[in-house]
Amino acid sequence: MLQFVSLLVRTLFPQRSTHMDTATKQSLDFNTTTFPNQRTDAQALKAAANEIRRDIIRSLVRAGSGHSGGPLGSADVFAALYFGGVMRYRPEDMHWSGRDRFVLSAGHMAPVMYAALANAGCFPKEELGTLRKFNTRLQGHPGRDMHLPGVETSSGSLGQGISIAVGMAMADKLVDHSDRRVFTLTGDGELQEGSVWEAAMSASHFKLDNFCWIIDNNDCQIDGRLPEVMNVYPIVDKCVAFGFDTVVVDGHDPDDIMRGFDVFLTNQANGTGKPTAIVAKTYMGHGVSFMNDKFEWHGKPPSHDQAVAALEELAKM
Ligand SMILES: Cc1ncc(C[n+]2csc(CCOP(=O)(O)OP(=O)(O)O)c2C)c(N)n1
Ligand SMILES: [Mg+2]
Repeated sequence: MLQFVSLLVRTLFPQRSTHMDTATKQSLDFNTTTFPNQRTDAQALKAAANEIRRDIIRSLVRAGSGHSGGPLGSADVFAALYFGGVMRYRPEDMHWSGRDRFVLSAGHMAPVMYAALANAGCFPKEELGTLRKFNTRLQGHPGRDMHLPGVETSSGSLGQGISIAVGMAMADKLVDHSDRRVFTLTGDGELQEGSVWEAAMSASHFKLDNFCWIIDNNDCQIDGRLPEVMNVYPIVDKCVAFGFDTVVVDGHDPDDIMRGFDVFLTNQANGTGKPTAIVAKTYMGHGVSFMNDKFEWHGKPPSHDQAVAALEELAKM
């Protein structure tokens, strides 16, 4: 009887599918690879971005809800920021007082920040599998009260993170007279919030050359293209008018992203008194062809089959 059952199982589920299942399971699993934070080449940054993208897919498919498009599209920027020797931090001590701060103003993009922090070694990568689960430290939008290492403030209400970040930069520069830097990332749809521009006005008024504002310019937002929902262009002219040294970069080219960060680091080192804006031209969902440049992927996770397909594609990148 046992032999019959065993034969039946092998007939119904041939070996090929067993191999497939193992390979699929492995690609869906989190690994333990981490990346150092140092000046490096484009290839190393691409490898880090690719791992971030895969972890985004792995965490979102487990969560069954959440934002795919923005996180995937900004992975290259995060790789440069956390693994290119730009931001100073200690993964084993994210409360180190000398650290630079990063504030994710576009709080819905949390999966990419969580993946970057885990790949930096700030917490075990397996924890990425708890995204959006009950009581998790990895809330759908970052919560400071969750005490996840590397989350400097709560965010998610668009337009507020950048204001908090400007406050941090003011405290660092004007009160503590320290050389700490503050980075923030806003979406481009987020620029429709008036408070973004109040924050920008303050950054230049207070001469915060320690403040770096990254704009994820994917031309997409929650339910359409930017100009169709509420036109915020010309973004570059606006940033310049608000007193920012503004640089446009290809948000998927590690060397070009680093060029943008170098403009900022030089501004701070030279004490120009000018904050820096980096307008990163990106594609929503970049790296996964069926998501690429599609605003429909702003706020949904991949299904199991879509996640497998995405991971297969990313493995070849
Ligand atoms: C104050 C506020 N209004 C509305 C929302 C809902 N919301 C979340 S993300 C989003 C779209 C933001 O677009 P963008 O910044 O371009 O992000 P992307 O779609 O590119 O990820 C909106 C309207 C919010 N989180 N906060
Ligand atoms: Mg956008």
